[in-house]
Amino acid sequence: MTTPMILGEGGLPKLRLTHPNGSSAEIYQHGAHVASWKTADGVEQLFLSGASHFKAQTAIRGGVPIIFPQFSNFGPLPMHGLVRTMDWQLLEHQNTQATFIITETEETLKVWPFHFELHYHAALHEKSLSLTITIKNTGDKMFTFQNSLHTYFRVKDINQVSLRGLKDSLYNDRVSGHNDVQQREELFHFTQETDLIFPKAPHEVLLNEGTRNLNIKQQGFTDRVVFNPWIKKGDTMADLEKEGYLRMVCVEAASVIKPLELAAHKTWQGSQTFTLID
Ligand code: TA6
Repeated sequence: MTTPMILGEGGLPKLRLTHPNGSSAEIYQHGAHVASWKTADGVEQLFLSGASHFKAQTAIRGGVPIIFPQFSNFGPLPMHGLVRTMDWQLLEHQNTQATFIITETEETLKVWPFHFELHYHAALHEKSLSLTITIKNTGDKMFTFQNSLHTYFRVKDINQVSLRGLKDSLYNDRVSGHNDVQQREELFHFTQETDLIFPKAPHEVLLNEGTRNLNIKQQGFTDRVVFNPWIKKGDTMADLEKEGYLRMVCVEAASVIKPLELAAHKTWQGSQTFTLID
């Protein structure tokens, strides 16, 4: 049976999903990393750095990195956990959807002594892309985890971007170190390095730039992260294209503030859905 995978950047295998209306998405086996979502008008909705690496043991910069079982440096594991740099396996696929799977390995057991099975389902709809991660504890002991769909959205100019839906929400500012800061304005704008965690975040936010409105909805996740490295930090990120901060914004579904507990043989599920609003 021929593989549906095609060769992507760096010779890495990727799967292309296509919808009858012309929209498409691409998912690399490496990290089960969604690297592209083009709506029917052919417009790329996700940011992918022109300087990204595409090689083993290295995260792709942009798209939707899958973060598990640790967020950022909130623990002893590598930055953002283990699975975004591992090769997943394609479990099933159709034209508009696919499921990838990954389990623990001898390598992961050395650093994180727990057994797991992750299923990642991507589904392309008329005007939306939905991503669902299912985490199963396949071992005999409870584990706690943090996770995130660390989504990089493409924008023309970050200075023209706003997020609606965060008004009155509290956030922890990882740049200033201030916690429980209240978002007072209806619209959130980007004017500096931004690295915010919104605990118990609203389930939906609207990303606006000019006439483009993208609804970003999350389910199952408790928190949301909003990130833009801005100029100085952006310049330190070797795999972020020159002035890449201008053309990206991370709006991430996340469960990071309070690690989730998963009992033996139990399952947790979270999803993020992006919908282009006419
Ligand atoms: O989600 C925001 C964040 O934790 C930032 O602090 C920044 O480190 C970003 O993730 C990117 O992390 P990475 O390991 O992909 O460079």
